[in-house]
Amino acid sequence: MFAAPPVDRAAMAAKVRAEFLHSWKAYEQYAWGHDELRPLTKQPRDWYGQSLLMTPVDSLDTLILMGFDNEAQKAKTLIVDRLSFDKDIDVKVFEVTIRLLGGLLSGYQLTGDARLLHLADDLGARLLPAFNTPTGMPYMYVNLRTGKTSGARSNPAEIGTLILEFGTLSKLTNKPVYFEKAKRAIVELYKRRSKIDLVGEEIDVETGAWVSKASHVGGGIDSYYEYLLKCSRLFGDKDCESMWKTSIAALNKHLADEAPTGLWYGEVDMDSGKRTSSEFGALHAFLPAVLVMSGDVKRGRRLEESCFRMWTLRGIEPEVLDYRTMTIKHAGYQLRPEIIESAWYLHRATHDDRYLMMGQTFFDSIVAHCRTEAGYTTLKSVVTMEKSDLMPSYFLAETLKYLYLLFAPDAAMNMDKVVFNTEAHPLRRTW
Ligand code: DMJ
Repeated sequence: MFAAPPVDRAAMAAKVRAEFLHSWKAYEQYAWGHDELRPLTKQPRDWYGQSLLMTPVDSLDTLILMGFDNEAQKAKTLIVDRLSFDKDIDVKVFEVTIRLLGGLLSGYQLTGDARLLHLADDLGARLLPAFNTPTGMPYMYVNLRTGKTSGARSNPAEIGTLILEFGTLSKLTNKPVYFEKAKRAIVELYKRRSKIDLVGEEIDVETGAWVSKASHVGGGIDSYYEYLLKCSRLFGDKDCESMWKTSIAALNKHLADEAPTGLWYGEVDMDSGKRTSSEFGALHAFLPAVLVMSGDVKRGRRLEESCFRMWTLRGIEPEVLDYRTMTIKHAGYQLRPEIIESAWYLHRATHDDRYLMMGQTFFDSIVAHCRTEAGYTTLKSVVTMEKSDLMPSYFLAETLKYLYLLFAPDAAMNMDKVVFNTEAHPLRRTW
């Protein structure tokens, strides 16, 4: 179950690269021009009935990073020739921002091709109506052609995970409106925190009232915290820095849970701080990376050990676990990257080979259980290891990129001027 030391980094980087190519070639063969591939049935999947080229846009910077020059050129040509946002579809503002806007911006910064920036600007403009609410916090959906909005019930992640992409777009186009809208959204959300500095799970963007007061660091909230810190890093934004400091202190005080099974971050009521659940899952595993980035290597290390325990419980991590009883609550594995991302940040900060061992363990189990003839697929259950039928675009954007970066020479990515968005698109501080 555990990879045996020592880990041969060069050999592992080559293996990850080969598996990326296996996945990309399957996409090319069976789903070219569509959003995503269903690897078992070898069919394409489009999120909204028509393609927004999710996989090519999400994969472009990984193709470049891994040195697949021909494939990158072909993907870029597909994007600039075929991608149009003039579509009568209601899209999720958050997903389209982190995957498409993020991918177009990093693609532009890596290639210098102004057509990618033009596409990003067009997409950004079409998303702007989402911010037209009484509170300034965006609706969940916007129609790309008409600007019609919907989805007043939103959550911190969808409201607060826009500022890296919108802010970068402002810097690159000299149009301040993008940064201003996204900044107001994250500030308005923060303003509605409880007296003990926590946010809940669901909020009405028209009234500003909380719909769910469950406070945790999992899905629906996770990347709001990530972006508070990263916004301060990428833009030197002092408000975000101060919002991050207040928030992480509250998380460490109220959510951190010293259980017999290790350090975890559970769920509490945002007003009282009373513990409501001891659930933790694959999405929560982004937190070690963010703790490390903020300088808290000690907590980052301890939490990653807990995450690794979650992974090795069945040989691959479940979507959700009860860490007090170590029982699985949601048994699926969605090919998620977070635990690997955290291992990479920890390895960069500590140079401890343990994180290479973890990385090899992650890679070996993903290959053992998720590989198919046509790319990689999610699992219905990490207990039965029954396969589902989807290769999410973030598997190519994030999961394999972070695995590659963990094993590749450190020089492959100079982190001084780069901040990764939550979909692993490197945004460069060129301004
Ligand atoms: C990705 O789209 C992003 O990492 C997002 O922040 C969370 N969900 C997936 C990966 O798990």
